Amino acid sequence: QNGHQLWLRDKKALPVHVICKQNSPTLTIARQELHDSWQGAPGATISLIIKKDRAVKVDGFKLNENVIQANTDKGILYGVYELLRNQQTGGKPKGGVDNPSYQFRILDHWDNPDGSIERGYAGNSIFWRKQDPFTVTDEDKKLWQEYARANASIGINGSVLNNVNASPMILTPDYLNRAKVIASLLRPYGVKIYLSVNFASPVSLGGFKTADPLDPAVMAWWKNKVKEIYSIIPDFGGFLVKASSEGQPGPQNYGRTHADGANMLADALNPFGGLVMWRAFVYSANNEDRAKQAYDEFMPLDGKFRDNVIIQVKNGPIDFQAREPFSPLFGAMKKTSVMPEFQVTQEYLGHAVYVVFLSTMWEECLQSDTYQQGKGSIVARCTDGSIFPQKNTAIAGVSNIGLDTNWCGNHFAQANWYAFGRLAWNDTLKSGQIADEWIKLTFYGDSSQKSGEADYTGDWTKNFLVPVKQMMIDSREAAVNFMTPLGLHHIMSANGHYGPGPWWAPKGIRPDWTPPYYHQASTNGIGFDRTKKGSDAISQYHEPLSSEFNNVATCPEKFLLWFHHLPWDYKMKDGRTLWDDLCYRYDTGVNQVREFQKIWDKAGPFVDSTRFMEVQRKLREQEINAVLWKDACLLYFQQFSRMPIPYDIERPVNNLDDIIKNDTRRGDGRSH
Ligand code: BDP
Repeated sequence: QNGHQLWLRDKKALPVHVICKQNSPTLTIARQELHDSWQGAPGATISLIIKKDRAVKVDGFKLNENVIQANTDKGILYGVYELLRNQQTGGKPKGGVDNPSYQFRILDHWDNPDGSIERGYAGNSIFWRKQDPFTVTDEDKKLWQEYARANASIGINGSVLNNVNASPMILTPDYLNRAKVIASLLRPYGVKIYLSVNFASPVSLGGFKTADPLDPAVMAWWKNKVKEIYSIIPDFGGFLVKASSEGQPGPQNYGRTHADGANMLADALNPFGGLVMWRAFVYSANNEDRAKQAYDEFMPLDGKFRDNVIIQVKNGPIDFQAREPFSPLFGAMKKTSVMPEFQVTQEYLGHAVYVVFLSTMWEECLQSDTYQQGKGSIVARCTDGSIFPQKNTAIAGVSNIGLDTNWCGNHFAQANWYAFGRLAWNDTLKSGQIADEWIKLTFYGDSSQKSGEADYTGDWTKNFLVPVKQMMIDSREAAVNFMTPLGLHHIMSANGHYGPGPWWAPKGIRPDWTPPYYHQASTNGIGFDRTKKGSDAISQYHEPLSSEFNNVATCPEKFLLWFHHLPWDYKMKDGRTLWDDLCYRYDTGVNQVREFQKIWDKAGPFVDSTRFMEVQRKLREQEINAVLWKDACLLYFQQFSRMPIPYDIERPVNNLDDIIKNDTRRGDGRSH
């Protein structure tokens, strides 16, 4: 096994009769999937029926015994995958109606037209390449089809094909024509394509002097461009836009607001049913706490956006850190469609090296109570249409997919792609169930396995499934522990974002790009004061959260140093000093990784040797990096705390000055 088949490994199928009166390319796939993978009663008959049913929403389905019913052929396909997944994982189909939580379940690829991938750790782009960029080979087509199938199997129905730091080139005919071929392969699997656009495209492509969204000539340019795109790709999904953010052009360059910019594009797309996903990832080099800026910028615009605009908000207020409180924009923007953006690629979570199952992090965000419409206004319900009547509901994940044989660079990173799709389909799913399914689909049995129902009662479950699932469930907390416990954040090594770098602060660089801005360590203590006495970021949260975060006694310890600056001898709930507690947490994180190694080393008999050894190597490298994080952070912060590292903790094995000297090892951040 090389991992290329993901969670869709070949099965020896049993015979099945499929009855389906309608026909379409999607239904042909649905039928074929049943024939290729059926593990139910041999010779069973299964009916696929397209029939309007009010209880079934968009591409949902109704699954009962041997009948899958849906409003659309895509719904049928999703029903087929659900049925097969149940057969293979020994899950009992819940039966009845199964509707997706979000209407648009999208992967954002940060792929550049030259084939490189921003924050990609699994090789180059599957869509674009530098050499011979516009020839479409049979291998390209095969890969795009496999990609589409994997997405469909977990309910993903959209792909943004290029980086949010968008090259204007993407809107030129050659790229659009390649996108057309990609779209044609994704279409039967129900996956629409979208593009990220550069706001200044009218300048760089159209030769205009301005990209002012209120300039009639600029509006006309976009209208024409959109028309051209739809003439090439009739079911094109729309635009994703990063504007007036991290140096990207945007409406603010012309004295206009985010609403002016988004609405102008929305008006161009509207006649064709296209969407604008407008990102709220904005912060500038001013004196305001970076964590507050997106809210400050977007809240005054609530209600000012066209209804085919969705504001795309990262899970936390800063930037995909190992742990952040949820972004205060969720639930706060009540008159605007808002969608969560998660990062599947592990930019701040160990690239393709660490085993980190991100599902628990996303679950934590989705389940966070915003209190915006009373108790129970969790992020999931604020964004999936349960609470606010949003016209469009959507969720995005920044893809971790590249040309590597196993797609994601690390076999366990596939679980994050899988989990994103599953949560986008059903935002109430628990990470334990998702991990359970994924492990069974990905590792159970091998080619010698008899067909028929899997048997999950024996050794495999006890000695493999149970411990490996535990490892996955604990993995994110372990990473938080050895990198940024107690609410610390953004103290990673510069640029590469792999490994520790709490000291990094060259002269002249924007303070909010440096770790000391975030940890604020001094002999007085550590942590970012976001209480009323500090930046007052807590006020962006609805009561009772705002008071709960403001008060050090009620602030959850996992967010302690996110919201508070505290002295080193501050007494924690367990009676330890803050300094000691910090030390123990770093140490716990390291030990957790060592436990993962033991779990995996014992998994040998249950996994093919290739995947076994590849994961084993990753865990070894992760352990080395975890120790480095612990040593670096403890030795660095010790300069301020001036307190000993508790003596029952394993001593540092790296010297701080050596770590700092070697900090550039992964400096490019794209090499791994
Ligand atoms: C940051 C990444 C940067 C992205 C940016 C974004 O470091 O490469 O361009 O997010 O989301 O996390 O736009």
